[in-house]
Amino acid sequence: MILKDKLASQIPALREEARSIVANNGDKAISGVTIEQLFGGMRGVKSLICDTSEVGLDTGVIIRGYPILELTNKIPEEIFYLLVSGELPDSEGLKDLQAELQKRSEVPQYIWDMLNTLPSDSHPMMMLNSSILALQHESIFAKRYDEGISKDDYWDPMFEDCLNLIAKMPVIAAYIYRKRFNKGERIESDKTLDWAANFGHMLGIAPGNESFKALMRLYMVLHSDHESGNVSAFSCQTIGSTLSDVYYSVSGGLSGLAGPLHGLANQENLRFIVNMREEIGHSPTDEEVKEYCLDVLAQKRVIPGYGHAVLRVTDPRFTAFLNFGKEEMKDDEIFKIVRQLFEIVPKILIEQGKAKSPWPNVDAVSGSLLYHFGLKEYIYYTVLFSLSRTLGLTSQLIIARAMHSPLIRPKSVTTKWVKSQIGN
Ligand code: HAX
Repeated sequence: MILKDKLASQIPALREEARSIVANNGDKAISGVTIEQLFGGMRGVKSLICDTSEVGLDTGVIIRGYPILELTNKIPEEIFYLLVSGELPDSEGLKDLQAELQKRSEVPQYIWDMLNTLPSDSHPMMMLNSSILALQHESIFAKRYDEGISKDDYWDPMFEDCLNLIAKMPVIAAYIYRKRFNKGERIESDKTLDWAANFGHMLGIAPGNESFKALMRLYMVLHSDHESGNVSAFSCQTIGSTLSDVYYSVSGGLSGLAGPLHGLANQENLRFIVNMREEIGHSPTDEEVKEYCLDVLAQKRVIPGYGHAVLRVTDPRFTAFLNFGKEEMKDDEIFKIVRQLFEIVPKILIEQGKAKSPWPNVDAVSGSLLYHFGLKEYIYYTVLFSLSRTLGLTSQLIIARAMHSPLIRPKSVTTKWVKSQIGN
């Protein structure tokens, strides 16, 4: 396979580069840790290596050197190829990857059986993560490890597992949507479509609508990777660093994505807008939006979709979605409120003076676009995010295996120890 061969040819030089950097500069400090960072969730402590993407305070995510706004006309398969190899594929490389994904997309019967036994009001994220965990039964890495594979070859079965997971996930995620929300029978895959458009097809939303397919592609590109310090990537890499396989690692990472301060914020943002619209009873005026937001802050609640742990500017992924919305649905009522919030919330957060960033992140807009096309079940939105983020999580896992990345094991200290240091 073209991508796999390319990676195999890159690995020796990558390993040598890392070995030589450490051998020649191993004792140089690149970051310290203040007591504020110790008590503050390690913000800004440089302690991880991630080459798939980087997130600048004022640039947003850059994937392998490409700012995300330069990649909005690509499809997710191209992004996965780029994440893994550092290069965009030519048409042959892309076709080869797409053919591999199609070949691997069949889902074992026990996944359908398991999903069918879960309570009918289960959260879709639990359904997705349980399915991923159950697929561990298929892990090639786990089998090869049991057989005593050489460390130099770890990346190979990891690559196979990752491709298998990426291929099966849209089929499972689409079934979860149809089952959980009583949408009828499972829709068979359309082999003429690309990965994201086929997922849209299997959801059964807006059949034949090219704009919805375009949104699925854009959605999957924009959420794919966000360096490795965010909760989902960090959790996934930490689990993977124990040589757990991709199924354990990705389901663990996505459990982090299911939290309201992370990926669940897209669900929360839409809920926030829909509730506001309902409570106000008509299309809100700017003044009414402002009052509503001030009231939320007064109750010590956050405004979902605003603020970020790293970014200090408007998230370029927000901008990409906003541009899509302006083209496709500028008169949509919910989308209009998204635009009002964009005008109003940053000013309020600046006045309040607490949030380090008052600007919107990707979750402040994505839900409104899905809603427009009829995907209105917002508790499902984090599943879409998960599908996309799996491209980044798996790329990072493959590279970690290729690079012999060590067990992640930082040191904790006690409050007593900190007090003794302050005393000193
Ligand atoms: N609304 C109200 N208050 C906010 C806020 C918001 N959107 N964003 C930050 N603040 C508050 C924090 O709650 C915190 O208050 P306290 O001091 O009372 O605890 C204060 O401002 C400082 O927080 P911060 O340092 O700016 O932010 P953090 O790095 O701690 O957290 C978050 C970053 C994204 C979690 C935060 O901005 C937030 O809760 N935003 C709303 C939820 C959200 O949009 N999450 C999605 C983030 C993107 C993502 O990961 N997507 O998957």
